[in-house]
Amino acid sequence: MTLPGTKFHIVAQDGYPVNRVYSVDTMVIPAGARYDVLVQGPKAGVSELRTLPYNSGKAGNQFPEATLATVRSEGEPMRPAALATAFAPVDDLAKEAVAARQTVIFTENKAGTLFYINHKQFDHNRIDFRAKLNTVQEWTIKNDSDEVHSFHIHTNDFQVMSINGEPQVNYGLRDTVDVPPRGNMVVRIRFLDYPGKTVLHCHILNHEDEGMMAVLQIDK
Ligand SMILES: [Cu+2]
Repeated sequence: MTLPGTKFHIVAQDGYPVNRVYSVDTMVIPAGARYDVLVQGPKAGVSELRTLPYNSGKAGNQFPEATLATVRSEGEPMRPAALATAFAPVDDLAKEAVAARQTVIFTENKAGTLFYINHKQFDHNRIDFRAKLNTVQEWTIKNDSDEVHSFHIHTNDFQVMSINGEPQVNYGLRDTVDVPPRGNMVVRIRFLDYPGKTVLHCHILNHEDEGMMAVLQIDK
């Protein structure tokens, strides 16, 4: 996404206010992810909110540039409002003891029609992962395919520790983050409040529908 002449000031990710507001010229919004952004009206004139060309990988999809909206800026220039810089601090799970580690592997068949987590298609009668309430786990999400997958988990959100081995700034919790083709991501999750069954899945819906989903059981 881009809005030439203007920055996106990101104030929340997946519904969570960030602990530090950050500003970008362009942003990639993973399938299923949400960003809350503040934008200051551009100089007088017309600009276009656009998606940029995007390629999700050799086995993925190519999307052309497209105009989403035309922004018309007119009238007397206003004094810019002060931007928020921070919201409430967030827990840093880097400091927490890790109770267990799990690996989630995304794969797909050659034709790109069937999708797997840990080499299995979704079965709602099977429990794939387990966690204990009020503990922190560290999960490694591996993408062993040639296209992006969008890791999404229900109920408890996660802190991104690293992507392809690169440590990530902790702006706050997320529930949907892209895992690059042939890449990996490490996240930490604290399982709070709710025991029972929940799911994790790729948030690209045809992948999820064709099997890329798994069951997590959270025990008291
Ligand atoms: Cu996917």
